[in-house]
Amino acid sequence: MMYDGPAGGTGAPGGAPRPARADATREVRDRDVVGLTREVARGGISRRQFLARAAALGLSTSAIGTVLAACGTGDEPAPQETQIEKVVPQEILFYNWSDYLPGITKKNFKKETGITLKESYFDDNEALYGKLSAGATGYDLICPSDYMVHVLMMAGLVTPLDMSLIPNFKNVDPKFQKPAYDPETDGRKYSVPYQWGTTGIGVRLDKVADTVTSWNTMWDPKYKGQIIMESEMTETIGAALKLLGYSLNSQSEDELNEAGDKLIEQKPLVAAYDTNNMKRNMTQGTPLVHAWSADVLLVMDEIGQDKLGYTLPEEGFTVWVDNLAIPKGANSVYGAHLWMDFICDVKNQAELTDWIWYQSPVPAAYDLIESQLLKDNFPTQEQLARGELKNDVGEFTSVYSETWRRVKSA
Ligand code: N2P
Repeated sequence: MMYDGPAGGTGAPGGAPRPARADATREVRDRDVVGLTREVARGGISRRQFLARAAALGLSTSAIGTVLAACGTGDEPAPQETQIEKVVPQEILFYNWSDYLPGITKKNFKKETGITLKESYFDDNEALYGKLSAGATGYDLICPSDYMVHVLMMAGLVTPLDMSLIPNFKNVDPKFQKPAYDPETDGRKYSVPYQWGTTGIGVRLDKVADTVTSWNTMWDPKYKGQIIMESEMTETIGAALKLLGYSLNSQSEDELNEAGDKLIEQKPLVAAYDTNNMKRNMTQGTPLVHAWSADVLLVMDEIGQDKLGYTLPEEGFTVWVDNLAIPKGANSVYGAHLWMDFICDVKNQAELTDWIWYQSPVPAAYDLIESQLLKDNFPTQEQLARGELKNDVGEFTSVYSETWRRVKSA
């Protein structure tokens, strides 16, 4: 079962069409603006500097978006191979989510390339962004989700890829090849997909008598102290937005206010905000856990399907795509490309997916997947129609951060 794109998600892979250059250029009033936009796309200036300078030029928010999109359809040819020194490093460092890479994959990579892949871990996308924007270097690879690829690209914190070094990219489903979050502005591509999945509710069926179909259960006072929500800001605010009937990419201050109030109302029921110990929390018996699909399936496998269920709420939920990208300051850009190519290989993707238990962006990998429980729980097209991908909401992110701060300090 392949991902067919969430209904109505403007950030869906392959989703948002780019405007024709003729339409776009009608909105461009000043050559300087185009130059400025290209500069930010190349990472020459920060997103903040770009917005400040674009505002000074009198450009509206929608025109800024249009110009950014138009730069990718310009007359200049896409940049060809970058000058990457083809020296095989001894080791590379992958800044990754925890439990997101089997040892056997690292071992096979070492066998094939001679490179030792080391890992260090982050808890969520905001933590990853915080680290990189504070100037941390030394990571060769990172694993940002969809919207975060766009945020990092706009902030000039990731390096454009040389796709000639990733021939296995041809194995990636076309739906994931040119996603809206990495639209190849100026012909540059910054990410390759790693795994994708959904965010829902892990329900301990032996402790929750109700049939859980809605986010509402996470707000039911009878489960006081028995609920764990994610600590990833966009996921938890997203759940509240969905419960209220809004997009999880809302850019309405009123809707964000309502979502914040809703989360403050829920707070006395919440035992913890925790993305790090999802599996342990479910295994140890927390009745209701806001969780990612694979974490639920892995615990289901361990304790039995009679004890744990997975609900994708009727109001909607997050569908996410995690990606490989190369941060600025990588020690070995070449080694990182070798890893990306290795991960896009059909057999390696199958091995990865069969261990992690999310979904693969490489269709041919599905023929090799063996785990029956995973196969039995591939999300259906009907379920995915209720899913929504997170978008980079740009400067509006500060409203999300402020809402989250208000919830955490309430
Ligand atoms: C890995 C979880 C990554 C999924 N354990 C969230 N994007």
